[in-house]
Amino acid sequence: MSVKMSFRWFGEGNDTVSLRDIRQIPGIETIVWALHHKMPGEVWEKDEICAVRDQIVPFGFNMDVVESVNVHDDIKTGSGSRDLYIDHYIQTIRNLAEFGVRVICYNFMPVFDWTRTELYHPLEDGSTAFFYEKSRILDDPKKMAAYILRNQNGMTLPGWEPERIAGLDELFEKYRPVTKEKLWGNLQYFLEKLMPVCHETGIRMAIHQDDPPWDIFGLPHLLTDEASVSRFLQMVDDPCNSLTLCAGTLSANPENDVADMVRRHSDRIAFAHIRNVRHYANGDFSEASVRDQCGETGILRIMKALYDSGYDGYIRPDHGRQIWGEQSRPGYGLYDRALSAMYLLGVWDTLESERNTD
Ligand code: DNO
Repeated sequence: MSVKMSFRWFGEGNDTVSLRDIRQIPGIETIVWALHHKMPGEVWEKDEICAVRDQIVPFGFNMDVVESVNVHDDIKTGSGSRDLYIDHYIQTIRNLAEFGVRVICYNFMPVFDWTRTELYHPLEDGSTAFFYEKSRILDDPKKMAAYILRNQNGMTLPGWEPERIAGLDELFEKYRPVTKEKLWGNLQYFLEKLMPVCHETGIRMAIHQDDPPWDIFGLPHLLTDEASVSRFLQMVDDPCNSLTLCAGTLSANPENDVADMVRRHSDRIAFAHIRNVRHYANGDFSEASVRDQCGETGILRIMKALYDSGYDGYIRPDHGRQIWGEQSRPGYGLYDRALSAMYLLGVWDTLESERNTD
């Protein structure tokens, strides 16, 4: 058994990276995909899934991981038509299972999926990367959302659907009564409804941690550190209730020891996102190359922790820098993510060969 290296792809006509390109990165077995045109709450129909299968499978990839089936705001806020949308989610799980999907990555963040203040922050080597400037997050969330929407190189970014973001005032209003404890309760309600169909189909729900791992704009973020991740796993103590362990998200808080979290919870990790973060003394952070020395996430310690735990789940290189002048969806170009995949596989193969020669 070995780690399963995967690569995120946004779909035909929706990505500058092609499946043909991805095929030339050694070691990629799984395409991490989604129906990006679907709004949260809609059922993913079999014919739509089938069309993606017919694109992915001829290249020799499997489609085991979906990222994301987004959760409707009524489910997160525990209001309106949440039971209807949970039924839709269950139907989507059933439909995905028919095509062999094993893992669904999702998040339970209010309003924003992830937040950065800059998408093209210049690094010393002339590349650019995502950047988070803490003081700017105190500003107007609408200003920040408008900046993100303007800078996507003509493509949508996951979690930043213009239709949703257009109704930002209403969304903030909707979340106003949702305290952190209420949000925990709504997450538990959702997962408890899903567990039977997960068992029936063998699909694991794998939650992504909240990015950044602290509250923003007065909105509660639940999964931010070891204590909250443990709470989450105990709250619905079921192997189908699992994690998308996001190394970069967690390590934005320098107090989090991601490798230690991997060792504690390895049996509940279904999918891992690996990227590196560089911290600044004032709390700002920048994304960085995945090479261990380029940031403080502890990439080598994390890979070793996964390896020592016998991890045989899915893993993918997370956001890359923009390098070599590539024009692509920010964070999701081909070049830096391909470098990352090779680095991570290099570490893994070395660990494996050391064991075999012991
Ligand atoms: C950002 C991603 C997230 C992730 C979702 C999962 O690039 O890591 O958008 O896909 O939070 O639902």
